[in-house]
Amino acid sequence: MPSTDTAPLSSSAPPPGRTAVVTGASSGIGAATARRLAAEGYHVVLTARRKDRIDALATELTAAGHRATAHPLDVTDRAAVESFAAALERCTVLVNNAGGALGADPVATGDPADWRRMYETNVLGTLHVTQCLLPALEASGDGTVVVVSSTAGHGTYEGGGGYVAAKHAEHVLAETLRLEIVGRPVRVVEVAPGMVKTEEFATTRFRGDAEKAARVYAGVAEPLTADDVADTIAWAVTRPSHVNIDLLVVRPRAQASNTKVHRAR
Ligand code: 8X3
Repeated sequence: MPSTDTAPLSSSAPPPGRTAVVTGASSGIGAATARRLAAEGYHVVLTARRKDRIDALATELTAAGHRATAHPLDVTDRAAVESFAAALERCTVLVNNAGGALGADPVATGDPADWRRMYETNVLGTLHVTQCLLPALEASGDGTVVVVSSTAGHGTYEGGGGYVAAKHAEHVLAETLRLEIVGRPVRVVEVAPGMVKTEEFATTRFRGDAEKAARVYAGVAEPLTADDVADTIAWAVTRPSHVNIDLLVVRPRAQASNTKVHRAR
């Protein structure tokens, strides 16, 4: 049974055949969004590199009476994304969630390899999947592209470096796409989360250094959870078709800006 946090928002289930593709669905915001959209009645297609994780989530959702399929995918692999799109029967919603941060070094000393990797996963990954699924989204007659960016796409901070640059690019991708496809039946929604405590985001950023990862959330009473962001995404997606939520910036109450966070001493 869905928890209170994942209770459906829409008064009626989407018509049969509504499919939501979620990238980066193996953990964190992606997994929470897949659970939430499944509860909303979508057939969810879970994609991520880690097959075991998405297989387990698909099994869990199917056992709960939802419709879910797992499809291993590396969004940076253009050919793989093309094959995935060709095999997909339909797509009504695409949630571009795959991505993440690598390092928190100053611009002066940041590793260009980290910058390149972050551009590839966050920006080109979103570009590949969006380009390849756009025909199906349009053919659905009522498509929605969600770009899960970040507050790092709307302001910088010291040590943000390559992540901030990549997230600004993702924001621009969403804004530009919305301009270019106006008049066609596809909405473009950007959700920009601030501090979200998930099991992997900070640990990946600091390459497994649990102490550094813990410092990100130190003293913050209630960082956002993956479910909080999934709730926001589901709300935007389930608005009536003519309502396009361009951008939602979502932070915990304790975070007033990228650099102003209340921490208990
Ligand atoms: C995550 C938010 O503050 O770590 O996208 O850049 S932050």
